[in-house]
Amino acid sequence: MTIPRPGDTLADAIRQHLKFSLGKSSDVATLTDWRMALSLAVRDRIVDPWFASTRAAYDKQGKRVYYLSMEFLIGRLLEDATVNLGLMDEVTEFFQSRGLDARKVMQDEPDAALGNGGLGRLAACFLESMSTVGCPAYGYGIRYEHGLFRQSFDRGRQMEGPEDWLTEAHAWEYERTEAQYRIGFGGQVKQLGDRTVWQPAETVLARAYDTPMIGWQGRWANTLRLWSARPETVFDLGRFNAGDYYGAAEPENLARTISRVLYPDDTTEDGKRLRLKQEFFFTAASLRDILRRFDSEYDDLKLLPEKVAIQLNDTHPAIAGPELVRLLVDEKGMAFEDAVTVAQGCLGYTNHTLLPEALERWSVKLMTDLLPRHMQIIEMIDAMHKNAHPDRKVEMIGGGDVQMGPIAFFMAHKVNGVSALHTELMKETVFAELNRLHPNRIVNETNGITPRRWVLGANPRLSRLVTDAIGDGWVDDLERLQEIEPLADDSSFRDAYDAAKRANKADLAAYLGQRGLSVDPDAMFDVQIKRIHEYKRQHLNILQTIALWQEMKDAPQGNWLPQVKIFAGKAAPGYVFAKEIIHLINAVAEVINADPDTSHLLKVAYPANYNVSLAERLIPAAEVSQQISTAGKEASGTGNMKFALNGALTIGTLDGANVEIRELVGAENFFLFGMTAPEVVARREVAEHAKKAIAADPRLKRAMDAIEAGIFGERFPSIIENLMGHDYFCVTSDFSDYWRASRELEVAYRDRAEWTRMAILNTARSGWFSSDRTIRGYMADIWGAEALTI
Ligand code: F58
Repeated sequence: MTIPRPGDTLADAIRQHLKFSLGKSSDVATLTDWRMALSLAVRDRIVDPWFASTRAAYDKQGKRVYYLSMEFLIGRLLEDATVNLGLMDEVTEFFQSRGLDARKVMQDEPDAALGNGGLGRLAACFLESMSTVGCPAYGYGIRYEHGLFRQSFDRGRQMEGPEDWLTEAHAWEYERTEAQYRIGFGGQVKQLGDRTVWQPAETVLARAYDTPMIGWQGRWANTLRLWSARPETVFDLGRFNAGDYYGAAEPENLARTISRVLYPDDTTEDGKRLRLKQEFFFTAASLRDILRRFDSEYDDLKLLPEKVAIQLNDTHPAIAGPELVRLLVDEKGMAFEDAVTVAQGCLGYTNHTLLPEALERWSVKLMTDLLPRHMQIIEMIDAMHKNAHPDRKVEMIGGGDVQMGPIAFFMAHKVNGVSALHTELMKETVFAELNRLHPNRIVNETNGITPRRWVLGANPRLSRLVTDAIGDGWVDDLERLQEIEPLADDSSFRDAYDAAKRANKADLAAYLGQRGLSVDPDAMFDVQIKRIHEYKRQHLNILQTIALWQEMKDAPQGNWLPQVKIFAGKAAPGYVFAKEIIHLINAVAEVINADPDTSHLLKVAYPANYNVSLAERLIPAAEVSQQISTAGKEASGTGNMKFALNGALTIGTLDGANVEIRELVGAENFFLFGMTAPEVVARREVAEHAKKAIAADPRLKRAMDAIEAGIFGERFPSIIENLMGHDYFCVTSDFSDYWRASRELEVAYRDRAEWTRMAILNTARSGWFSSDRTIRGYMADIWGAEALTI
């Protein structure tokens, strides 16, 4: 076999892989064959920088960063790697000469949906940025066989099917049969002399799969290590021979369940148990791996905080605190208090939500049952904290539950929020008491996004335009986008910027057209894409859409601005109300899109199965970015940053990172509406605030009446009752101001030159939202890690 060497041309390497790795000749190769051959050829070029980075990190003996996350929403990897290695032109040319479109080849790659939303995508952006800035790091997570469910619609309702990215050819991972750990659950804790020993009742094996993550220009490469669960005994031959064929496969099935899907529905007890098992499974395997690496280099465990930074992406891996203490005390013989200090020195915790129902807690019963030794250690940690702060009001174990937020807080030396507002609210609300006891522990690291994927890869037209104007230095120094600011006043640059947006819109229109919805690429494209949640208020957007449609219908000859309202997003399988919102949007779309009076003016699109790849299509084509959460509820948002960078104007509330976006792009280039966070809190205290808001706004009342009257098929009683009742998320109270801002935005849109100027200023001033900046912030404020080069 001829192994392509990086010295060969890329074209040679692709041909060789097609022949020798895939056993195909070019005349019969399918798109998938070409995609795999290309992936393998590109992957070969990652291996040397990957080895060199690993070696440089060893030689330096500095600090390594370990990012523990239940989710890595990495999407497709081929285009990213090709872009970062500067191979895009070569690849385009190669396929062009064969009559193939390189982008089509790349789009054949399955989208790895190993996450729910922003939290998972942030982890993926961070991996790329850590490689770009040369921060020596590992990402640790779970190799879900199916990832998040695949969404489809049946008569407007969300249907969930399995996502099967791994059943398709996947080029990026290396299985590491030697990196395998035994992970236990349940059983008993025994005292053997002065040693405490946990004897689990059940064990599974965690097997590592490594994916290299290459940084910009191949400067550095880190590893994403995902754990897959497998049984200790693959097959029970005894049961098989006795004729029990199903039973024989049971150990395998039980073990594999752990890494089968992302977020099993945890509304049931069994679901909760499985979820806690998943969390412990990958956290424990990762810690064992970290300690093994540390032990191979050093022999004094007190050095751990100097050499190891472990970041907990939300509380999902928060069992890391107790588990690290357990390993240090029970297996390494360290004194308990020293172990707590060492663990705190290593750990950092990122909080992503203030929603009380989203803060993780596990019943004491479940914890004791599944992780008996950890339950003891949690009690010891709690007692230690109470001893140090006898007047404390916070509880780590309360109401029959183990509270993971306070445990993560106490076990970390730094706790961070993800936007300035969120961090302040953390100090005032969920962690007020812990912040009082541990001042200076909370820091802010405003989120960011990688410009390589979200501009260079996803929006080649805009990228070319910018690079032609100021060179390509912006790609890894995003604040240099400021250099295009003067061009906002240059009409030929504005025309070119506009033309790029128009072409992106035409691409999206074609895509929607293939899915059965024809839209006018000259209409205004208005986009809201994110997880479906009441606090994100997709129902506010659809109510306003209904009201607009009603007014258009009253006077179809009026001077209306043609627009396309685009929604995308999934609802958690157990979140019934969110699924009702999806159903309502689809029901409204069906009626509005078929209305001959208005269909030239207004369309509603809801492409199914929102994922990273769909976001990459939608964002470059967006002109309006809907960021309309109830103030105080969206921790940060990162979609908002992607839109602003790609030249969409935001209509939004003073929430999360919207606040910082507005400050940077300028209040005059942002459409603000709605109550502030303190106003929201005050409004909830007003008796019948929703009824009053509805009575005060005839447009809102009329839109709600239409829903109730069954104009959209069903009557959606749960939504109507919620909005007329407590309306916790203040949809009704914010409606009037949202309407006002939406109409002002339409007026602004009609002035093409001025609109484009504002869009350019959004691009020019959003450079601060690069995840390179965020990572440098974590390195300096939390990790104490140093950037390396190869
Ligand atoms: C998101 N959280 C925040 N959670 O909502 C968003 O404001 C922020 O920008 C982003 O994190 C990154 O900091 C988020 O995506 C989830 O997906 C949950 C995971 C656990 C189950 C419920 C959803």
